[in-house]
Amino acid sequence: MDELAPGSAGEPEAPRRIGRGVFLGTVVGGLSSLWWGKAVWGPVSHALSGVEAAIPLVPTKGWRIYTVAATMPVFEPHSWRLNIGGLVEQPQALSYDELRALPQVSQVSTFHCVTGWTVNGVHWRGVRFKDLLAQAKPLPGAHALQFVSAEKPYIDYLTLEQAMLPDAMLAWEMDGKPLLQEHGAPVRVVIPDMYGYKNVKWVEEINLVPKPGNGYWELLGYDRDAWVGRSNGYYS
Ligand SMILES: Nc1nc2c(c(=O)[nH]1)N[C@H]1C(S)=C(S)[C@@H](COP(=O)(O)O)O[C@H]1N2
Ligand SMILES: [Mo]
Repeated sequence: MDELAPGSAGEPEAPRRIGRGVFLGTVVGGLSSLWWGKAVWGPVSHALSGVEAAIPLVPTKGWRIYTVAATMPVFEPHSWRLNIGGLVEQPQALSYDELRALPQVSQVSTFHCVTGWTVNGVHWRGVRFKDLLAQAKPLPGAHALQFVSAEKPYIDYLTLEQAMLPDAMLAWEMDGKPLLQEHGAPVRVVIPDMYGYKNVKWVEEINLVPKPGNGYWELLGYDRDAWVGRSNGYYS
């Protein structure tokens, strides 16, 4: 395996089996990135764990904000479209309002990054893929979804079967608020049974394809089927 881990943003982050000291050192290194903004408290409180309660007004549940590009996509509500294409009968270009007019669901689930951090009790609101794809009508040859992020070149895939899991969705709300920019505004993939790297942020395009390809982290050696606790990136 290479020495990158999903979330390291191309930095020479420690390999997966690393000592606690090395791990914390990497986390503290992240403090120098100004654009992390308030999200920087995620890693700090994580690193301090027991001390977390002593820090007032820390808006964190343990998230770390990950990107692969130098800047984060900016959501413009009026011009934004979610394009659904590829092997479909009716390609779609959904506005933000049209998307949110689809049948909505909410759920509470746990989020796992393969590098070892977890966020419990995340409230999500969004649309199940079945309802999202209903108008597009996937053709018989379509067996997978390609998710293209507005953050280039981040991309990943799910099989249709995986996308139809009862707790998978395209989410536009987290913990009762519209998705924040750093968490992928306006929409991201949520698939709690798989590691974070399958949960593509800033989704702007979904293509129906015959079979899954290799996503950003899969090209670097991680499993396509990123089942939590069972895939090759499992952090121990
Ligand atoms: N576009 C994009 N989506 C992404 C990533 C990324 O770097 N870019 N990182 C993935 C990884 S490895 C994880 S663990 C989660 C982290 O979600 P967060 O940044 O909202 O904490 O986003 C996933 N989706
Ligand atoms: Mo991750």
